[in-house]
Amino acid sequence: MQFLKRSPLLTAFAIFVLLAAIGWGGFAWSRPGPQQPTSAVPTPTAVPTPTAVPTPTAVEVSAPPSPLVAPSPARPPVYGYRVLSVLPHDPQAFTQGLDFADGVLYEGTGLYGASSLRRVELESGRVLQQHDLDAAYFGEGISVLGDRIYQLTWQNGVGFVYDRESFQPVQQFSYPTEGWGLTHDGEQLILSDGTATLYFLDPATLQETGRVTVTLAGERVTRLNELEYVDGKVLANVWQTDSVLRIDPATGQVDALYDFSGLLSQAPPFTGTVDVLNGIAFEEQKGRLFVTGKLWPALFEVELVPR
Ligand SMILES: [Ca+2]
Repeated sequence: MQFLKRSPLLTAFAIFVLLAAIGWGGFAWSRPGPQQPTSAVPTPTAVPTPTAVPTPTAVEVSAPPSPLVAPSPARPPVYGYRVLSVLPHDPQAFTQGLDFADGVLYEGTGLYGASSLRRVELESGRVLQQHDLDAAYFGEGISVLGDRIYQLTWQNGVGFVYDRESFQPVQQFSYPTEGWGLTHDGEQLILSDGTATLYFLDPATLQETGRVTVTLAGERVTRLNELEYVDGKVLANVWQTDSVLRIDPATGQVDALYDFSGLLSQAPPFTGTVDVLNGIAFEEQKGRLFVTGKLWPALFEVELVPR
């Protein structure tokens, strides 16, 4: 840089050129490359930040009423409820299936490592008989038909058939969807898979014999979960809501809606985590309808009340 010593003017010019080069270079580095469209580079502020998405296990007792129960002339009639009795329920039972057969209550529970099939004493909630599933399986809906008990799993694609008395597994079957709820109409099993579809299965072959899409005022209703067949209709509680739909199995149309908002608040005081309403069972002999939820400490006998 000997030339810098020769003239202050040259020195100033050299510094100017150097600064200009650095400035231009910095600008050049900040320019978008050819792969980045200049007008559509998302800024950090344009990226939606994750919000508190409710998890399946985080629905509060005081959850606001589901939009499903919003009154509308185009919608089917809505029923409220009256609690007739409050019975104990194992608060460790992540209820996924609930069914009566000949006055005996059966329950299926979920979660990996905690899934089971149970026979339960109605009045006390005591577990009288239990078969635990392998920890690889997440138990779902159950249905008792004849001398067999059927149990779905969530994402294993496998169902189990048990001897009703011994709870011994006698058969496995597979299905291509997820398994959510299960009931029967006396002749066919009826399965839900979290979508708006109900599937009908032959209980002997366990092959699909038909399906129907469930609609409410013309709109498909998804997240159909635990099922119960009552007086020619299929009841389905809708996951993460306090709503139960009454469905005509021939058409899939919802012809009534039961709103169980606030039901758990009628349980005796309790501590511990609870999850969503899930589990409907109808005792045909006495015409009694029972509802509970996952990890709920109570099982409710309810009577429907027109609004
Ligand atoms: Ca049921």
